[in-house]
Amino acid sequence: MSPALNLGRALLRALKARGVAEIFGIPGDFALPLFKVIEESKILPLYTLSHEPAVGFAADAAARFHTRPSVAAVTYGAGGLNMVNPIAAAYSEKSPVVVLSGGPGLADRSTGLLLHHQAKRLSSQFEIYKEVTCDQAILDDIQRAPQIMARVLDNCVNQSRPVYLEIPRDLVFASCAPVPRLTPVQAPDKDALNACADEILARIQEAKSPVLVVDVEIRRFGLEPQVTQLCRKLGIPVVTTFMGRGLLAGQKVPFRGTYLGVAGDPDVTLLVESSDCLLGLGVILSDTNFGVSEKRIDLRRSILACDAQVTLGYHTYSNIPLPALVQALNRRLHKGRTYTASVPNYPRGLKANADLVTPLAIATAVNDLFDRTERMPIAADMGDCLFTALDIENTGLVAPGYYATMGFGVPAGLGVQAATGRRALIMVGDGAFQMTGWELLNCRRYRWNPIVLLFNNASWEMLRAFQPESKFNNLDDIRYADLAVGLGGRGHRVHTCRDLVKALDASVRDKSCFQLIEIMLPRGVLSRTLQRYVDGIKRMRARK
Ligand code: KPV
Ligand code: MG
Repeated sequence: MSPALNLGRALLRALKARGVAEIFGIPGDFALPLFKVIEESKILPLYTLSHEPAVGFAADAAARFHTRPSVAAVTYGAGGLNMVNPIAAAYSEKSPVVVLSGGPGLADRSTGLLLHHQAKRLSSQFEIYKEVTCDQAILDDIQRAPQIMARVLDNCVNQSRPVYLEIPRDLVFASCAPVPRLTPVQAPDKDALNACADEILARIQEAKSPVLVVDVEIRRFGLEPQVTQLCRKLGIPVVTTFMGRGLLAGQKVPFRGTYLGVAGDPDVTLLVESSDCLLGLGVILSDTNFGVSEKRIDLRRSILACDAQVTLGYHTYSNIPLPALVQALNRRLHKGRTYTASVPNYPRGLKANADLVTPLAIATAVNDLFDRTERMPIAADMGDCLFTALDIENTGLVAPGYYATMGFGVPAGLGVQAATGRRALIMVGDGAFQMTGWELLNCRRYRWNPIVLLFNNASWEMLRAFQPESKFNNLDDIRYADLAVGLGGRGHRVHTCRDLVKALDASVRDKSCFQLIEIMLPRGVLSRTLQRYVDGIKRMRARK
C-alpha cells in the first residue's frame, strides 16, 4: 500500500512533474521533517553541502544545465538568509531555482515567545525573499496548499525565475491533495504575434548588415535548436552576449563570437556596433552585456525580445513569449539562405616550456586539452578566470556574467556534475576560492570528480586592475594544492606551461577524485579581455 499523500510528498511529486531532478540542501531544526520526507520518499535525490550559499549556487547551475528547475532546500532564518545572495543572482540571470525553506510550525507561532532564527518578524524571511523571487508563499493553509504550490511552481517554470516556498514544520505530514499539473503560459494574441513577426522580418530584409544577438533566455526556454534553425534560415551572423557565453556551442551556424564592447574581440565589436539592425533574442540589457561600448548602440534600430515583450525602435508588443516568437519567425522562412558555419579562431598549440603561466596560456592549454580528449562543461567564477574563458572555444558554460557574484564557480561545478553526470571544469580565482572552495570536500561522498583550475595570484586581481594603489587587494600566498588531499582530492601546484600541461593530463587520467590544479600567476598579469576591459573603462571614465 502506498503511503497516503501528505504535504511533503505532494510537493516533491509536483517538483518532479515539472522536471526537477535533484535537491541540494542543508537541514536545520525547522526543516527536519521536510528533509525526512525528501530522504524517505526517494522521489528526488538529495545532495547536502556545507554552507547555504553553495546550495543556492549548485541548484542554480543545475537548473541552467537542465533548462528545468532545480531545488535549494534550507532551514528558516539562519539557513535561508544565508542564501539570499545566490537567489538574487538566480533572479537577475533568470535561473529557475525553487527555494524550499522549513518554517516555524503553526503551533510554534502562538506561544508568545520569540522563536530562534527569527529576525524582526516571523514573516521577515518571506518578505526578504519577495524581493528576489518571482512568486512566493508560506504553505500554512493545507486546503489551499495544492493550488498555491501549482501557481508558484508554474511561475518558476514559465517565467524562468526563482520562487520561494516556506513549509511550516508541523504541516509536512498533514494529508494533502495532489498538486494540479503544469498550466502552460497564456498563448499570445495571434494577430499581434503575426504582425510582430512580419515587422521583424521586414526590418531584417531592409537592413544591410543585420546581426543576431542571443542571450540566456533562449536556453532558459529550451530554444537553442529552434534558434539554430532560425540562424541558418536568416543566414545572418550571430553573436552571444557576455552573459550568454556558451550558447549555441557546437552548432553549425555563422557564429562570430561574444560581444563585449571595448573589451571584446575587435572584429565582433565592429560587427555589432556597425550593424544597422540588431535582433536581440532573450537578451538582458545589462551594463556587463552592453555598457562597455564606446560607440553607443542605436536602440532605435534594434529589435529586442525579452521578458515576453518585443520592442522595435519606439514601440513594444506585449505578451509575445520567446518560444512563440521564434516559432512564428521560423514558419515564415522557408528556403534557407546561404550561410557559412564559422568558428572564430581560438589560441591553440601551447609550447610546453619553462615559461611562467599567463591567463592566455591557460586558455590555450584548455583548448589543446579539449582537442586531445573531449570538451567538458565549464563552471566559471567572477574575475579574470571568466574573462579567460572567452579565449576557450565556445563550450557549455555557466557563470554569473551579469550579477557578477564571487563564490559561484566551485559549487556551480558540483551542481553541473550532479545535474549532468559529467565531470565539470571549474575555473576560479583565489579570492572566490576562499569563499566557497571548501565545498570540494563534498565530492568524495557523491563521487564527483571535477577538475578545478585555481588562478592563484594571491590577489583580488580584478579589483587591483581598477585600483592598483590599494594594498587591501593583496591576499596571502596559501598553499591551496596542499589542502586537496585532506579534502579528498588531489592537488597540483604549477608555475610553468610545462607543469600546467602535465597537470592537466594527469588530472584527466585520474578520475578517482577531484583534481585541484593551483596555477601560480604573477600579480598584474591579466587576460587580454580583462586588460582591454580595464583600459576601456578607464578611457571612458576619463572622457566623462
Ligand atoms: C550554456 C550553459 C550550459 C550548457 C550550454 C550552454 C550557456 C548558457 C549560459 C547560461 C548561464 O550561464 O546562465 O545558461
Ligand atoms: Mg585572484
